[in-house]
Amino acid sequence: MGSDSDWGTMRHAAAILVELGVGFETLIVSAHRTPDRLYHFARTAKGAGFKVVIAGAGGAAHLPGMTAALTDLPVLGVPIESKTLHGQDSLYSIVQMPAGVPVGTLAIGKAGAINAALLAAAILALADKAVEARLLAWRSAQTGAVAERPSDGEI
Ligand code: RP5
Repeated sequence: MGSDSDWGTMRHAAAILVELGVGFETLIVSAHRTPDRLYHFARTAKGAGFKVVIAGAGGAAHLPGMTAALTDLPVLGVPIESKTLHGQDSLYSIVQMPAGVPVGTLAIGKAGAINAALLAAAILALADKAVEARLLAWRSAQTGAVAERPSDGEI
């Protein structure tokens, strides 16, 4: 994530990864405040064994795009809900990549963070039967938790 202030959103991605037993690292890598850290992380991530990068950023959210420019790992971008424009600036900044350097962009905020983790797990599941089984169980539990009728039947 681009800042410690993004953790309130990105912790939801981390929680899903914990639930699914997917190993991960949580790092603050700011594209504009710590560009050397960004460069080093993105250039060494694949060699270090990372398989997918989830990059959450807000404001001028060039972190996911810059990361995608520096690694051929799949990069999933989570637009953080900014104060001034409610994350629409983050969304546009992340989603509107020129053709050639893709960033898989999720929804703004908590939903995007959760879905980024689920999507990362689905990518890993293609080559990891144990992750696949846990992901299928998670989805099945989610389906099972949906009531057939509203709890308050009052009209
Ligand atoms: C981006 O700027 C971060 O991703 C964060 O969402 C936003 C604001 O950062 P702080 O000023 O709170 O550190 O780099």
